[in-house]
Amino acid sequence: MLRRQREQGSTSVALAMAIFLVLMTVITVYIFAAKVWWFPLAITDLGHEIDDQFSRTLLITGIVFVAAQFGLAIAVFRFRDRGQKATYFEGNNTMEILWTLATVVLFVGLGLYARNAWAQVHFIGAQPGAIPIEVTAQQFAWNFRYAGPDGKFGRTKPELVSASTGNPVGLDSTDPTAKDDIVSPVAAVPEGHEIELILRSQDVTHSFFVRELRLKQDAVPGMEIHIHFTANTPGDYELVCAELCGLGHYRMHSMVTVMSEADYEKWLKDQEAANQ
Ligand SMILES: [Cu+2]
Repeated sequence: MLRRQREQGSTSVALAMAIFLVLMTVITVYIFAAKVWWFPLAITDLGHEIDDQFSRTLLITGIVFVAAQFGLAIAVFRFRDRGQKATYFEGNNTMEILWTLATVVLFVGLGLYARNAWAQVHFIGAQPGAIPIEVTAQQFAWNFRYAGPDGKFGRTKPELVSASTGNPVGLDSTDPTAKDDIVSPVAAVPEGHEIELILRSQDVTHSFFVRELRLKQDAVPGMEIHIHFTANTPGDYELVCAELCGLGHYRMHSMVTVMSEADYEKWLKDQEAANQ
């Protein structure tokens, strides 16, 4: 009786496994294709380029994923246990070389395709005329410094840093160019105007991340890291720290508000007035 069962094999198990694989694949593809969970809309041209690159990558890897899962389902069913003897073979060199080459070509090809988008952020600086904003990260807050009417960032000193006396970036009041600097816990930027961010950290490594800008950049103590963007859709966008930087990491967030040129000018004036 036992022997008989062995000979009949396990069609139902193999079939159930194959159906499960196909179902899982179809559901996964649906979740991505229907964009059930998706990014918030990008608000920069670069953001759209990055999204296009993401979609291209997802399409190619998606095709490979579906082919691999369906192939697995077919193999599971076709080569199911029919009570036959198992065989052993060493593998197939041609196949090994083919799929390694295909992976390399896809990987390098996608990288080359995206090099422009990457270079725009990482190798090319902001254009002259971009508005510089210094971003200072600390456990667990963000501060933004604007150069003020004189267009110059004044001197700062680490020993003057004191959030409780309202000097979170350590402005040196003996420097005349520091007097008109504006420091704000939130950032305002005009739409359609290039912004140059100068990222700094006072303590540990943090990471500047605004989803809608599709920008994520570490702020590293001892370094000034420049990134730039041009936002084209007014609104409030959350800035979060994307580097686990300590116990208060979860509440280290701020806001980047994109506004019209006129609103931005007014905001700056209000900040200057509050500074007096
Ligand atoms: Cu942080």
